[in-house]
This record gives sequence, C-alpha cells and structure tokens, in this order.
Amino acid sequence: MITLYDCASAPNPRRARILLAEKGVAHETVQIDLRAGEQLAPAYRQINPQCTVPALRVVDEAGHGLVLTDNAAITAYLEARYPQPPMLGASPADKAEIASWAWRMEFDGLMPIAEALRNSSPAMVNRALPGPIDYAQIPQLAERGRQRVQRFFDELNERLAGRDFVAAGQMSVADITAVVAVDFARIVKVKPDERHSHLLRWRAAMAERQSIAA
Ligand SMILES: N[C@@H](CCC(=O)N[C@@H](CS)C(=O)NCC(=O)O)C(=O)O
Repeated sequence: MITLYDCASAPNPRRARILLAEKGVAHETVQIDLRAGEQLAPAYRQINPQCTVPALRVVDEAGHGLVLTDNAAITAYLEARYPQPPMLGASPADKAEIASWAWRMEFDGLMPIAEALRNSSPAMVNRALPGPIDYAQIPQLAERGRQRVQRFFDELNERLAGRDFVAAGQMSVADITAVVAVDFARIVKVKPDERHSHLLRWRAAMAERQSIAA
C-alpha cells in the first residue's frame, strides 16, 4: 500500500502527485494542513521528522514499510519500481540531460519562488525555511528571489523554443518541476506574458495531460 502525505495548495507535493499520476500508481492521500502547522505537530513529526511534504509511505505485503521524505527519494523509488513510462530518461545521455534540467528547474525556479514568498509573507515570519527549525526572514532574499523568478521565465522560454519538452525530447521530471514552478510563481505575482510565447505553448500542451490538469 502506498500513501502520499500531501498538501493540495503546496508546490512540492504537487510534483509527487503528478509523478504518481503519470505512472498510474494507485495510492491513498492524506492531507497535511500546512497553514495550520500540522507538519510540525507530533503526529506528523513521527512520520517525517523533517516536517515537510511530500512524504510517501510504502508498505509491502509482509508489512514492511518505508517512508520516503522528499521528492528526490520518491522519484528514485517510483522510477525503479514502476519504470514505465520513464520519467528520468532511458539512455545514459538522456538521463544526464534530464537530471541537469530538473535541477535547474528546482534551483532557478522553485527555490527563488520559495525565497521570495517565505522571506516576505506575514504568515511566514520566522518560517523562512521549511523544517523543524525556525529561521527569521531576510527581506533582501525576497527581492533577489523575485528578480531570479523573472530570469527563470526568460530562460525557460528560451529553452523551449522549438521544443515540446524541457529535456531529452520526452516528458520527464524536468517538465514536472517546471510546470509546478511556473504555476506557483503566481504567488509572488510573476506570470508568463506575451514575451514568453514558447513557454506559453508548452504550458498549454502540458494542460492536456490529465496529471497536470488534475
Ligand atoms: N526537499 C523537499 C522539500 C519539500 C518542501 O519544502 N515542502 C514544503 C511545501 S512545498 C513544506 O513541507 N513546507 C512546510 C513548512 O513550510 O513548514 C522535497 O522536494 O520534497
């Protein structure tokens, strides 16, 4: 049995949700209310001491369980156990290209959005980083984050000129992270505009996929 600890409004669990849907993996979902601080409460801490979502609990027929506490582990596990369709690439070169672009989508996309949001939102005072430790906001990081998100949109748009997918000519975790970042950027008021025609074409094609539309 597979259980996803999720939060419907948060970007990182959405990455795991899309991956599970792309691979057609049956699972149960438990919502963790991040706004109410449920991730920090003792019950969830026991499941994931890092106090973050997503987490994936897997229990085999013999009752042996494991808990995967971040997207990297969830992706590695699901790709190994459900190889089709491959989301990390098939050939060595494709795997390398996808790994490189997936990291860029995370580092240049998701992270600056998180920096911009977490260092400015009144609801996140002292919660500038996820996890069990409280960290104070640094307003300059919010400003830098917003600049980097704008740059991310420009770079992603350039990358998608003449391409249907971010990497290796196939749907992959690089597209998943990119879609999640582009959509979540709204929270810091950065949106693609008419200058981002390649990005908008790609996003419209992604919307046709049930995993993304859900
Ligand atoms: N490395 C983790 C990061 C997960 C993460 O940062 N999740 C956020 C939600 S998008 C979270 O749990 N935040 C809890 C908090 O803000 O206290 C992953 O990719 O799975």
